[in-house]
Amino acid sequence: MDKQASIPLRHDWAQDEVETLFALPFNELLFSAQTAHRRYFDPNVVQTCTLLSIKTGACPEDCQYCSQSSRYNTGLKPEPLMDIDTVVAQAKAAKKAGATRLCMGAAWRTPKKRDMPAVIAMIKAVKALGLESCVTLGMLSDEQTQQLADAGLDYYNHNLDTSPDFYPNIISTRCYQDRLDTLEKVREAGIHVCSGGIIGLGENVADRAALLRQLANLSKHPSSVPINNLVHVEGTPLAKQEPLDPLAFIRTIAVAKLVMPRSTIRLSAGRESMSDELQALAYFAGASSVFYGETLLTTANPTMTHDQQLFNRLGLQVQAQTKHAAADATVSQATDPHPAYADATAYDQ
Ligand code: SAM
Ligand code: DTB
Ligand code: SF4
Repeated sequence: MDKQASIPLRHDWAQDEVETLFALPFNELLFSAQTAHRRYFDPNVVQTCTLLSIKTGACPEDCQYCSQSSRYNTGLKPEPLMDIDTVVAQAKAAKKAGATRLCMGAAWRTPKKRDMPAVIAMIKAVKALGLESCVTLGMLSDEQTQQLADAGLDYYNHNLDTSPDFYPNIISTRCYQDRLDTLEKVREAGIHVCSGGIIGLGENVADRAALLRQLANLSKHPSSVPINNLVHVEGTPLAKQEPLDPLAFIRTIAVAKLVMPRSTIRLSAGRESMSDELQALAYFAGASSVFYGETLLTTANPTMTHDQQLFNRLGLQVQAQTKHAAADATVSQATDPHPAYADATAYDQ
């Protein structure tokens, strides 16, 4: 297929087209992805989100990769919902360190009604500090979605995780359609969607293509697309999963950028076991965001000092903290194509 045809925004990707992108020679794929990235983004800017686990462990779901599922003995100490003062203190620290967004994660299948007022207070407090707010709370009802929208939530993270076919090998307690339904509710409520997946679960290339096809064929591309590399957590069924070829991970980032060029692709979990050089390749492949801070939700992430050193070595600027308005590609960076690199005209998402 004509490589250029992969650049305009599309929502009608066929499985074989996405598989063809995965099969491109590596240099061809990375050059195409970097070219697509430059249409909408400054290639020398990286956006930083800090994660905060606001409710840890004892999750009733059975996601086979997860340290927080109550089904596996991972040694994690469950903790109740965090109090607002601790959230504010953590948010201030994240802001001081230079993050633009705080992503608050809760190990829930779905929030309970009684939890919503506290979560809403957290969202408002984070926004009041001038940070973008993101939460990931599991499945949402219509009412909960509206409550989050009314609170001014900027982003909701909910991952499709893998392909529809491979999904039942990984999670049995909620189905793929549940996830698609939650994403649709969030989008309809006007909250920016953050949705991606995990690579290295034992899926094959066709599954990776099918995951990206699902994301790209949503009625609107997600604003952010986190691509996680499996963190092998002792005690989970996937603890001994064979590590993925690192170049297969880079290919996934590049194809994500080609099929969703205007979305912010986030180099997400798994950086702790990646070399600096591999991360540099991920940025070249179109990743332009990272989780920043020494823990993800429950597992380790590179230190901020280490990340700063790498950003300096690569000449990457950290995206400036703006006032609290949502400021990723969908809103500020790529409301218009980046002036230095743009050749695009009108586009949707
Ligand atoms: N409980 C909520 C849910 O599942 O929607 C929110 C938190 S959950 C930890 C968010 C995402 O983190 C998962 O969908 C998965 O993609 C990613 N994740 C969790 N554990 C991981 C691991 N061990 N390695 C890589 N990614 C992981
Ligand atoms: C996402 O896609 N990755 C983040 C965030 N969204 C919530 C979570 C990564 C979790 C990695 C394992 C852990 O630290 O527990
Ligand atoms: Fe629970 Fe989310 Fe972990 Fe699945 S990924 S077990 S839903 S915390």
